[in-house]
Amino acid sequence: MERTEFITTDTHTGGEPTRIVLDGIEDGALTGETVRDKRDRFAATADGVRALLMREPRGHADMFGAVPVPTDRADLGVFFMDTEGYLDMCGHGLIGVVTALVERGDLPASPELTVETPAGLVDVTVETADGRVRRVAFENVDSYVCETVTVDRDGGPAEARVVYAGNYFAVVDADSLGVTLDDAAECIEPALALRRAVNDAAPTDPTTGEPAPVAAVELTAGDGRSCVVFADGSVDRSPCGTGTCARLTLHHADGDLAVGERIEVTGPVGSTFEGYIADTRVEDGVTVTSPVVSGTAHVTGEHTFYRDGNDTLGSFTIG
Ligand code: PYC
Repeated sequence: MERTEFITTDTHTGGEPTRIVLDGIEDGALTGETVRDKRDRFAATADGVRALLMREPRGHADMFGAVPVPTDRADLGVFFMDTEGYLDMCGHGLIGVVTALVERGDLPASPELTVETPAGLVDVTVETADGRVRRVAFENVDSYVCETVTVDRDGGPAEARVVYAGNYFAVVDADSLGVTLDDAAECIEPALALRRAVNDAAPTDPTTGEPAPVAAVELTAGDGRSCVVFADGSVDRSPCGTGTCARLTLHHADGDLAVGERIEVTGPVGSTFEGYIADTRVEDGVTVTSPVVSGTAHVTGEHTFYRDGNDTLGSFTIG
């Protein structure tokens, strides 16, 4: 039976993994005009590659991945995947991909790059020293508050603020779910229950009038800590790049953060991202922000994975 090889380079951004697929995907699975089209083609024809590389026995329940693809619109195209499916945008993943590809020499060590993601174009600033990437900042796609959904729970109602920041987030005060952020594992079930309840309420996107299905829940604490739960209960070990953009956008909407004012957000393993709102504008009555977030990633290894035609086990996750 035939054996297929997949080459990856792996990074962590503030503790959160990104498995970056460099080779092994058939060209026919990555056709399309935009990065979103290429992602959709991959999802329709090669989703088993995502499962193979994200889930056990090669990955794990909290694995995350990225696939760099060519594009005429930017210096780099990339789409993002997890154990369950795909996200349109990912901050920690973008920081990881840019770090790995610049350090490999696959991307120019230029201080300014543009990256096309399924959510749109993202401007990236790269800080290097001694041939290494020290810090990556990205200016996210347009971000805005969608609506507030009040969820009834046994412990009392919880207010979830739905925000678009490349992905739809439900941002909620951890206290209102009866959890502290001291133990990330404790956040998973309440976050998934909240996501189900918010999505049952069918929030809408104020810029399109279309559904705004929440992909991730961000639990926040007043001291700047946050914990983001996504996919089937994956916990982002980093402060979450797009989640930090959602938080910045909310703080700005609430009058608690001026344009240019910087905040630091701390994730479940103590790593931090810094962020600020670079600009805002009002479009059809909706305040749209341009959030900028920066952080640091490190390459953890390079891998050659095999798909052995005799191996019938398939992929799975436990936990
Ligand atoms: O960093 O944007 C992010 C992210 C989303 C899900 C996991 N990480």
